[in-house]
Amino acid sequence: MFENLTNKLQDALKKLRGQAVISEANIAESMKDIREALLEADVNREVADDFVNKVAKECLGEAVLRSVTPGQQAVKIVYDKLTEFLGEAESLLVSGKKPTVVMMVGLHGSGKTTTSAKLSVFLKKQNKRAMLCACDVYRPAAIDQLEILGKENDIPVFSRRGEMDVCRIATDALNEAQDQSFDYLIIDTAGRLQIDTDMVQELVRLKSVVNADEILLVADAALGQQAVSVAKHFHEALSITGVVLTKMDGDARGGAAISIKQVTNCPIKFVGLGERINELDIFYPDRMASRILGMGDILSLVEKAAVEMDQEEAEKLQEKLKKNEFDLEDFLSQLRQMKKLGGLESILKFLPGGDQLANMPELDGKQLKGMEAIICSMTKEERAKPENITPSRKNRIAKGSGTKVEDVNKLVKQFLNMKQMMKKTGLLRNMMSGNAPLSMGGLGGFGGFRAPSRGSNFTPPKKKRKKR
Ligand SMILES: Nc1nc2c(ncn2[C@@H]2O[C@H](COP(=O)(O)OP(=O)(O)O)[C@@H](O)[C@H]2O)c(=O)[nH]1
Ligand SMILES: [Mg+2]
Repeated sequence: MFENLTNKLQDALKKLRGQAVISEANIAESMKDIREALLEADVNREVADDFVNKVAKECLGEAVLRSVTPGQQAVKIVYDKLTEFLGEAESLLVSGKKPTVVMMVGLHGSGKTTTSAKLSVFLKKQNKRAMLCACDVYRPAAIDQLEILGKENDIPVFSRRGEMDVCRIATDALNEAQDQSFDYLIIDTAGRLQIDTDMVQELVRLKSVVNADEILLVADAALGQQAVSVAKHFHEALSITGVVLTKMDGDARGGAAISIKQVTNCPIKFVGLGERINELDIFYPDRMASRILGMGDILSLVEKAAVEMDQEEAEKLQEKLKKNEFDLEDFLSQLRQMKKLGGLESILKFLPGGDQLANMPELDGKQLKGMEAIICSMTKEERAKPENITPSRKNRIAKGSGTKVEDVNKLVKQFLNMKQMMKKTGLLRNMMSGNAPLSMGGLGGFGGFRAPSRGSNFTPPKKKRKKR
């Protein structure tokens, strides 16, 4: 994926990270290379300019200039900025009542029908029942295609051959899905070779008739900037809620992925990675950024850069641990560090077998945020002595952080376990020291800490994203 872009960016970053001193001149040169690489990948020109300007500004900032490894810090800034430009990971919306209605829209051949089926199978794996609805009535073959995919994967398909009024079909499908208590109704619609008003008007009517919760634009990533302008048009007419970028396995150059969020302000929610039914992935901006920059190599640099920034803090923590003063306050700053590093997940990727661990449900970024929310809802005293928090205080903490008392209990218990473990293994020292890389042994210690499980319906309160 995006090989050309990755090669070009790696060349640019190689030069940059070797710099012992960062100056306006060498930053300007690197930014020129990066900008060229982005434009060649068909990134929108304004987006590319905005990207390099922001990166350059941060690279010339105080923190980088003072650092002992400015080149590496600069590379980290490129990674962070790219992640930011790609957006935030956002999951499929869930409506308060069943079924959640999802409309798939887009140009002809973009992958709507395939993606509708892929999505229903994706949901099935999460124990959600989805019903498909065939609303591409202009080509009988399109109904066949959806029905075949449904049959192959054991997903019910609602269709009305001969009926040309898509609003009526969708309404009937919705009633049926309600009656049978389906979790999702996924409506496959017709596309055109180009956006035309008739098609869009039909979609606008359909959207209001079924009261669609989620309108996913399916766009072919290989179209680059054209995919971005398609997204823009659809968004203006329909207020789409997300984008699925398909055919990322093909010769897409990366331009669409990098520009879409910036231009439309709509998140990419899924990516299509092949023709087969299970080749649909949730879109994770941080993973995509590390992929674009050429994973392992760059990420390990990013990690080192982050560690270096916080070396002093690590020493302080080690001291506290020795004196048995390590408390939830310190733990909070650990969590935040982890978030800076792109979550525990991205650290795990360095380790042998770590990619498997990274897929463990307990370890995703949302959970880290949830733990952070709990600790933030505690008073200073509670953070210092979590073992003394009374049940009524726990109740308040749960309320304040949008969690359950069980989650608070779990966090406190696990924190105490972890504290003991860290003392025994010196995990903290290993984790934070720039000389000693992360070790599996260390992680074993960390594995002792588990975020609240998904089953507990753990939803941290939404925070406003800070504009940087
Ligand atoms: N390689 C690849 N092909 C895809 C992907 N998604 C869809 N396709 C193919 O693109 C073609 C058009 O897909 P279809 O779902 O019929 O598009 P629609 O006209 O928007 O409904 C089919 O041959 C699909 O197999 C993808 O993620 N990767
Ligand atoms: Mg179709």
